[in-house]
Amino acid sequence: MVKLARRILYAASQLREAAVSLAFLLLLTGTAAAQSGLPDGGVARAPGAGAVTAWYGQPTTRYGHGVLGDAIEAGSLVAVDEAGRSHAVVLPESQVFEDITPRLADLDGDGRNEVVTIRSTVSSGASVAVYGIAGARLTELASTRPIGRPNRWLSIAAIADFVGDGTMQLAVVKTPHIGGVLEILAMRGGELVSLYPKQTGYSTHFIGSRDVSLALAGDLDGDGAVELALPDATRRRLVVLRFGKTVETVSVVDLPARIDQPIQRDGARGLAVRLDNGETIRIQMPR
Ligand SMILES: [Ca+2]
Ligand SMILES: [Ca+2]
Repeated sequence: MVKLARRILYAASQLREAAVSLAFLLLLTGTAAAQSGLPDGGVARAPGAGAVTAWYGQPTTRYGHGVLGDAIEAGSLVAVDEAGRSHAVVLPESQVFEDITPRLADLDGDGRNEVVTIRSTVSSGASVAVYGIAGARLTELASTRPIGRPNRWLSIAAIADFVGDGTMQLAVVKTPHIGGVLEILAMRGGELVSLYPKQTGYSTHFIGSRDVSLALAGDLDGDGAVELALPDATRRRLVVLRFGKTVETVSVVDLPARIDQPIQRDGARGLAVRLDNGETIRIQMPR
């Protein structure tokens, strides 16, 4: 009887040791996972101050949407500041970064880069979330309201000074797979404010693509103002927009097949548009 009790005690202590080792192992792998990136994720780098390097970590399959080439999304965001200090945000179980590579831009004009992300809530879909390094912490500075339903995504189409006021704004296409809605968002007093009436009928992403935006922003016609070139909802038409007092359509080009890769520049006023029939169409912007 005593022998048996001793054996049970011994077995219990072995079990406890095993549990402690397992917990330690999980802690170690947990720390490593916070640092290790998405299998297809990239590292964003930018000169200047604030966040100068950023990437997504803690790969997870807890959100079963899977429109970006696989069903692995990110559970954390890591950003490194100009002094080389690393900061991380770990999302609650109810959220993921449904994105591939974060973007760095100074959205509030304070000379320090923010990190611009796509963050999805399992129950209500995607939102734009902007983080900044304040003191020794990476914290949320602003975010849009989630779209409102699970499995509804948005594409951050481009970041540029669309309105020409010296700051950077975001071109965002909400629900690009089911009739996308284009908005130009600016950071104003800690909020992301939509600058124009919503523009419907655009698509800057198709399901399965790892290119999170097919759009291109820049001074595409050399007039000094920034344009946005993007596919319409059918992706068989290229539309170029300019953002003055209102949203102006600069040009519309019909295409023989669907745009399936990001639009590229081709010379000073040229665009190269790759289609899903293998063709590349070259378009010259009017002066
Ligand atoms: Ca800033
Ligand atoms: Ca221009």
